[in-house]
Amino acid sequence: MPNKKEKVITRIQELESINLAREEDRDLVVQTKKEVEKDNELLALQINQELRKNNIKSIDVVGAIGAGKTAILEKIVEIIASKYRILVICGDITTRVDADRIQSHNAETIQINTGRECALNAYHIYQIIKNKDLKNYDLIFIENVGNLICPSDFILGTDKRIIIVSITEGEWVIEKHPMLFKMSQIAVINKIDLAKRLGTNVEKMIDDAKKINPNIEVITTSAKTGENITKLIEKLEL
Ligand SMILES: Nc1nc2c(ncn2[C@@H]2O[C@H](COP(=O)(O)OP(=O)(O)OP(=O)(O)O)[C@@H](O)[C@H]2O)c(=O)[nH]1
Ligand SMILES: [Mg+2]
Repeated sequence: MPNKKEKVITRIQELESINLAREEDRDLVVQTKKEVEKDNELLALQINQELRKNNIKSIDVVGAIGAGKTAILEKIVEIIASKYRILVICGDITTRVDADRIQSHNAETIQINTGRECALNAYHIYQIIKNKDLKNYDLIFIENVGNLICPSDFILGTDKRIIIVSITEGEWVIEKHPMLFKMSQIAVINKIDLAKRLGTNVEKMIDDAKKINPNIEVITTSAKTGENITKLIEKLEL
């Protein structure tokens, strides 16, 4: 049987997803959402302390569906696997596809299947952190579920967050999804190898990211040709 809090959360998800929150439910929705986010933040803080105590660098990768998060991680891991003991945690609603892809490049991987949830949260990560001997790792990557909205509700306790979009999502994708750009240190615009063929205005995308977050570092990459992948590794200070 779900407890009271779980029931309320399920109810909120239903209300939010079908957009039927009535005026009288709205306060409860907002209040409970705040509580869930606060609990998540506390757990994220604990995760961060635990990782730092063990000298583990940690990077959370968020981004649009199919933008190339796994492809970029495959490239990065291939280059740095001899230097670091790496754990990659992949979030997807189902399958082990991404974890298997990355594992073939000599990194240990764990796949979390979130079911109906559109983002990983600190609780997911905590379950892994507390069951692993952290002395065995120097670096943890977390590939979040492909989504440009939901992950903004849940920080995961990593040192850095990078956001990846690609030019195939259209040159408006950044201005239409500002939240995660505000919360990230590095923005990657991927699939640059297709820019000429698609005629995408990449400069506009770079400007949009900078307008949303003047402190964000923006880099264009191609996971296909490898363009700027080593530059991204440098930006990540790895
Ligand atoms: N041309 C081109 N294709 C790319 C590039 N990066 C990724 N792809 C292709 O884009 C598709 C999606 O790449 P993934 O790495 O699975 O993307 P993802 O962001 O991990 O996707 P989800 O985890 O499902 O959200 C694959 O077919 C990749 O081969 C790139 O830089 N250029
Ligand atoms: Mg992926």
